[in-house]
Order: sequence, then structure tokens, then C-alpha cells
Amino acid sequence: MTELVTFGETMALFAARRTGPLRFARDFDLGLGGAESNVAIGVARLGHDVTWIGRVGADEFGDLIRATLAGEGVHAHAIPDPAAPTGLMIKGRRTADLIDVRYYRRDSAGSRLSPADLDPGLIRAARVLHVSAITPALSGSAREAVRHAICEARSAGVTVSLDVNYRRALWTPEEAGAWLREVVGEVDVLFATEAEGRLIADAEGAEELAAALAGLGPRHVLLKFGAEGAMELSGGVVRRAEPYRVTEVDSVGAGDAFAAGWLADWLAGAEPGQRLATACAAGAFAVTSQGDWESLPRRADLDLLRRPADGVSR
Ligand code: KDG
Repeated sequence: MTELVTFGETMALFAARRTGPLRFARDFDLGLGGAESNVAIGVARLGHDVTWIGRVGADEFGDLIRATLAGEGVHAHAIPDPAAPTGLMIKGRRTADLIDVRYYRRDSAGSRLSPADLDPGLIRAARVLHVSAITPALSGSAREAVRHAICEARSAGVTVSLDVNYRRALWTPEEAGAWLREVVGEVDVLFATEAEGRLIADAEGAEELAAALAGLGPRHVLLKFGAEGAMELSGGVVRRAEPYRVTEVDSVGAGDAFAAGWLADWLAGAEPGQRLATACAAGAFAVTSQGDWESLPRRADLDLLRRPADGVSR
């Protein structure tokens, strides 16, 4: 039985191999990216049964998404949409440490997701529904799909997880803030950076912000500080986690990895401190190689970050 259901837009991802302005890129790696499918892969790699739902074009990229997710052990309901293409994400590297992401996703198949695409039985039978605030910014029907799914989950007692994942290419902070304030009271687990948290609530420091967010409804508030670690407020207790020191190659997808680590440990019934440590370890793994999800860890990898001084694991 699927433990976690998620849905959203997954795109074909072209990543330039060469550093510099995109117009001088000569060759690209082809893969895929999508916040929710990144989480799905991360949770599946950590040993759980996961379903991802989304629309893809009836094209090569749609096939790539379906096959890749299936290969990662995710139950992929990649619904082919003959009327629209799979969206594209182009990742350039403007400087060695400055990644530049562009989207070609308007009117894409993924943006045409609607409530009818979501099997309520699947959601109601799961333990967690995970959504991101990218989906409501894609289209009216995608926005309805999120509300519909949350409503199904709540009426069946399924835990609702939301990662803010603010995308300024899709909507303004005011639009995002208004939507987030509408739904935050229906969410059990909230993932946000500090800046994203401030789209929803106004507070000075991180602890005050987490408390303000928890006051709106979520039982678990996770604030991510990038290379500075993370914080969790659950049951009135604040926990902080130090980051793992790794060499960052590509930070895109780190937040999804963090959510995947946390949710996988929540599903496994891990202690709160352990959950947060797994989330940080997964986030650390995600930044160590190119790609939005490729370096996500399996359980056996998690301890590798507590590596020997010479960095060699034998
Ligand atoms: O967090 C990274 C993902 O969001 C990425 O793989 C896809 O940017 C993306 C998006 O908007 O879905």
C-alpha cells in the first residue's frame, strides 16, 4: 500500500555542461526535475512505498519521466496529455557557483493537472499527502487539484505535508502569500526557508517565525537555513540541526531532499532528533553532485557523511 502520495509538474531538464552564458553552451545532460517527484524519489530510496501523479506530454520527455520514476521504484501515474507538451527546465551555470534556472512550462501538460487526475482512493489510503506551493501557481485547475487533494486527505485523517518552494517565475510574493495563508491551517507538516515562512507570517527571529507558523495550524514546522542547517518546531519543542560539511556542486533540489529525509523518517516512526538529522543528511547529499535528485541517499548511504578523516570509505 502506498504510504506517501504526491503530485505536481515534472519537467525534462537540460543542464548545460559548460560554465558561462547559456548561449555558448554546446552540450547538455538530459534528465528530469520536479519538486514533488524529487521528494518521491528521495522517500522511495529511503525505503518507502511512494506514488507520484502528474501530467506529461505524449512525447519523448513524458516517456523519460515515466521510465525514470519507475526505475527509481516510484509508482508513477504519468498521465499522457496529447494536447500539450512536457514542460522544460534549462539549467545553466553562469559562473562556477551560480546556477541559472529557466522554465518553459506555460501551458505545459504538467500545468494542466486537474482534480479529476487524482484518485481519491489513493490519497485516502496513504499515510501522507505531500504537495508543494509550485502546483497552485501553475494554473487554475492545478490549484483546484491541490485544494481537492488536501480536502480528501484531511477527511480521511491523512497527514498533509506542504513545502512552500516559492517560485518567483510563477507568481508574486503577494499572490503566493495569500494562497499560503488560505491553506496553512489545513497542513500538518510545513517546510519553508525563512524567507518563505515570511510570505505567510511576520516575525523577527527564526524561533518566533516558527512559533507564528505553528500558531496557524501545522504540528511540525521545519525551517531550512541552507548551509547553516535547519530547525524544527514540533509539540512546542524547538530542535536545531547543524549542517553536514560537504562540497557543494549543485544546490538545486536540496530542499526536496530535506523534505524527503524528514518524511521518510516520519513514516518509519523515527525520533524527532533522528528525523531532523536524516533530513539534513539527505539535503547534504543532494548538493554534492549535478542534478536535482540523482545523489539522493539510500539508508545505507546516510552514515557515509560521518566519514573517516581521509574521506575514503572501504
Ligand atoms: O527544488 C528543485 C525542484 O523544484 C526542481 O527540480 C524543479 O524547479 C523546479 C520546479 O519548479 O518544479
